[in-house]
Amino acid sequence: MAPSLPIEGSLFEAQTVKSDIPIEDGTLCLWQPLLSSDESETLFAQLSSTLNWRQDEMMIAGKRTPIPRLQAWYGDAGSQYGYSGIALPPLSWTKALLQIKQTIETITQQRFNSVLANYYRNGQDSVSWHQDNEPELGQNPIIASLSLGETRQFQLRHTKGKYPTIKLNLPHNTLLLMSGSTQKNWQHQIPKTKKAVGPRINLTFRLIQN
Ligand SMILES: O=C(O)CCC(=O)C(=O)O
Repeated sequence: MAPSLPIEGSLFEAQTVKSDIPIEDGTLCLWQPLLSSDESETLFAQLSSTLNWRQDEMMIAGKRTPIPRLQAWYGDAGSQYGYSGIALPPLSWTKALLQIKQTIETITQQRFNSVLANYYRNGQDSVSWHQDNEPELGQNPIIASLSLGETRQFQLRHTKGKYPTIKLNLPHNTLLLMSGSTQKNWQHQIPKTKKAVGPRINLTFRLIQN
């Protein structure tokens, strides 16, 4: 059950509104705005300048190709993660990441031990259709996804094509929780856009089960 607001020592806003997003074969929930306006602006600036952003590469048709975004992986020691041949050893939590993790754990009543941070520099940066269903995330992965900066569209498509694609705009300071069987039954992506858009940071908190 979500705690009553506000909670002393937590960052999140007294005005936060929680809404369930209707979806078949999964569970989606949105909190908005998560932080006060000042806190969210400060967090965006801090993360932009202090996280250890890296440009990873993937093998596509036998060629090393840069992925269309920057990323960084932070977590508890041992929370090793990887996908598509990219190994991500965890960096130690920064103070800002630990504080926002605690806020998100309080509001969602879930525990997380790692975060994949994505930095979308402009509309040409993206993440293509995938499920966060690596074995180290367990049976029904719970992913808490905080959006900061420019609004981008988040899309979900059913793996068996049973339902229409869901399109959600994720504005600055929005927390999306994907749980239940969402990762089993739905893929998600952030498509490229031709619109002139500025940078966006997305933090996806996860629980690696070793
Ligand atoms: O940027 C987003 O909102 C989604 C990121 C994502 O799909 C991922 O990190 O697995």
